[in-house]
Amino acid sequence: MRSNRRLRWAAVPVAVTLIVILAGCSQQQLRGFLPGPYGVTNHTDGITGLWVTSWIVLLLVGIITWGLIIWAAVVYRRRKGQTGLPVQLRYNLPIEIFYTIVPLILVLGFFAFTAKEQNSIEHPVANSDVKIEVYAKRWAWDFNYTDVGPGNKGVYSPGVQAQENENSDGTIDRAKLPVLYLPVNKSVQIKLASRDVDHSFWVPEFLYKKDNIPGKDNYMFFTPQKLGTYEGKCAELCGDYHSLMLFQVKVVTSDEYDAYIQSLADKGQTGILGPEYNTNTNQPGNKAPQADK
Ligand SMILES: [Cu+2]
Repeated sequence: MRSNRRLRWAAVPVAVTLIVILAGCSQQQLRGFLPGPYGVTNHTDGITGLWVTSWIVLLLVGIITWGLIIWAAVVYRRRKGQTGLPVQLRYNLPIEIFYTIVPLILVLGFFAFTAKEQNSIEHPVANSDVKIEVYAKRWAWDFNYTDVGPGNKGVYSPGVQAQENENSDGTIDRAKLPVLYLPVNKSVQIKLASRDVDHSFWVPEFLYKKDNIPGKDNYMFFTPQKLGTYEGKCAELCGDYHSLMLFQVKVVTSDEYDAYIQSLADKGQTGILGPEYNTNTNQPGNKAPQADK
């Protein structure tokens, strides 16, 4: 009874401390320091939840483990006048079952929740509202908007590599980066392809990246939910100017998106920049012009 009451008294300061700590948390801390606000795409909140919950569980395990280590070291420390080894503890079945079962439950739990999240992210969406092809190339990006424009033959936007020391203060002129436009709250399918070597399409605030691999098309499916401009970069070391392989994603309203598609058509950028511009001449079936033999 007495120890029960003592526990209850201990619970009060613990709860108060937790409330004070959590109330003082910034949005950034509550999101486990992941980039971007909530709800950037239909996948980001699930990923954030998995990340933050995992940390809470692991920190609880850590606190219990560190607590037991310190407690054992203090309570069973060598006292004055003690010699030899203390009584050794072994074959303690309850403890052995405990430290086998608990990690097993944790690992299975992490696996199950990760697999569930991954399945929902990787699940193909049939007939996405918007279909886009992203061709990665050393060291920029070509964006094809398929099934739109005159005769639904598509429109395209070719990208140029970022230039170092472009501005007078030595920074990059971000207004000249390749830009991918996406309409807000519309489902998007992106086909990822490469013209030469492995690249990786990464928008940090989307909490997702996927590789562009020559000869293999990858797909990603998501719905952007927040208007704004998001920075993107190549996340696979691809050569000298890998660090300048930058782009931006602008999530805009449907009207702005349609106007942008129309502006590409007006500039005569109709059709798509397909695999005929691939420069990897070792790839089977590649018809790209080759250097003189
Ligand atoms: Cu790259």
